[in-house]
Amino acid sequence: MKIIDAKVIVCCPGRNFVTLKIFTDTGIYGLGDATLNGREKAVATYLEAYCIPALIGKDPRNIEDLWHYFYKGVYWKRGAVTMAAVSAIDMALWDIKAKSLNTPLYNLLGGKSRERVLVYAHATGKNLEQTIEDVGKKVENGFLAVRVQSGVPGLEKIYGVSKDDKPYEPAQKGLPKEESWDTAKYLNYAPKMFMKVREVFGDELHLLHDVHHRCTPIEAARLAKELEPFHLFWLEDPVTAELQEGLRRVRQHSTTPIAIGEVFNSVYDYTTLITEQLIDYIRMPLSHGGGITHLQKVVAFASIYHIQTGFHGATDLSPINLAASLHFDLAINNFGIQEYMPHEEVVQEVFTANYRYANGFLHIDDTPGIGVELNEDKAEQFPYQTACLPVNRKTDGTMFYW
Ligand code: CS2
Ligand code: MG
Repeated sequence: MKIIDAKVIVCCPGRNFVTLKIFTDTGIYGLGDATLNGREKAVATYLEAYCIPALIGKDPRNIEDLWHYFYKGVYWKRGAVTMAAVSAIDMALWDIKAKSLNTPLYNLLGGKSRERVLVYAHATGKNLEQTIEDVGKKVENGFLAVRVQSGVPGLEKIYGVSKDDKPYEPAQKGLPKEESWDTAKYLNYAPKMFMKVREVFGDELHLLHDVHHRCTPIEAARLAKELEPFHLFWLEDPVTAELQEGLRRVRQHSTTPIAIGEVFNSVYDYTTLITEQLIDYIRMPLSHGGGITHLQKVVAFASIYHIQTGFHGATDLSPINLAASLHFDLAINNFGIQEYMPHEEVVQEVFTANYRYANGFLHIDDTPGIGVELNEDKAEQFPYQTACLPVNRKTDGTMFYW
């Protein structure tokens, strides 16, 4: 089997997506998600200029060797753009292999360890009342796990809260918009929010929360400690984890489970976090973390340290990534939970997905491969539109993490 061609399809059905399509001499093709929110053109160019020419003529069945060709073979290794490209190539090659063997991808990953995939929904609100109402809607829709994000009194705009009644979409057309932040206000408010959520919904509902990289280690330690009585399923990205050892401070003070890694792109971002058991869930998704080939290794490594998966699954990762994640989630033993933000209806005009939601779980069918189709004619009707993630300043004007 030989790769005879490949192309990058960039489209914007409501938001930008980047898809790599690899064609083989057997007529089978594979799809890989190369979407990197706000940096789509960078990944598309990297694939078109440096990867696709090197793919032509290669045997797509040699997935492990090709992974190392595009990782070890590259002098300037790692980074979000490079690894999004590597991830897309890997995903497409696994899609080809599973299609060529006429089997759903999970069968190549060890088969099923479960029949369905536990997911968590996003609940948000401009204030506590709206947030409680939105959690209630997710519970009515059968979700067993809900991520709770709320506006903070005194802060005008904040991460995670929709400005309208549409699902939260952080990237906005044009140049980055500025948001503001005040850690003290947030730290005073978050425990009060969870006290109210537990009061209204009881102890059974799994609650998750995303700090989105905004505390220092000692601030994160305070927050994790103060949230202990509310038994969160996880506290996500409490600190920016470039300083992996910063999580030691959090671990010293709290038993609240920690999830990190949606901005990571290789095992090397995790080595201290895993070996010192500073985290409980791996967030690094297939589409940014080196694809199936690399995440198999990272997740196996993590399993030795009792760490589970909790893959990123926001709407800025395409249905191809979500479907591939579900195959992976079905197969591994140390599965934890899967993020599930349903894509807008318009996305389904371009991507035909093979998964469905029911009563708190996602189910995937036995379509061979990853199981998602991309309608190229439809994709052309939604041309790329420049959109950037916001930037964030503290209320005193200091540039901060978004
Ligand atoms: C968030 C993401 O889903 C999450 O946990 O952190 O929505 C993140 O803000 C976006 O993926 C950024 O593009
Ligand atoms: Mg997050």
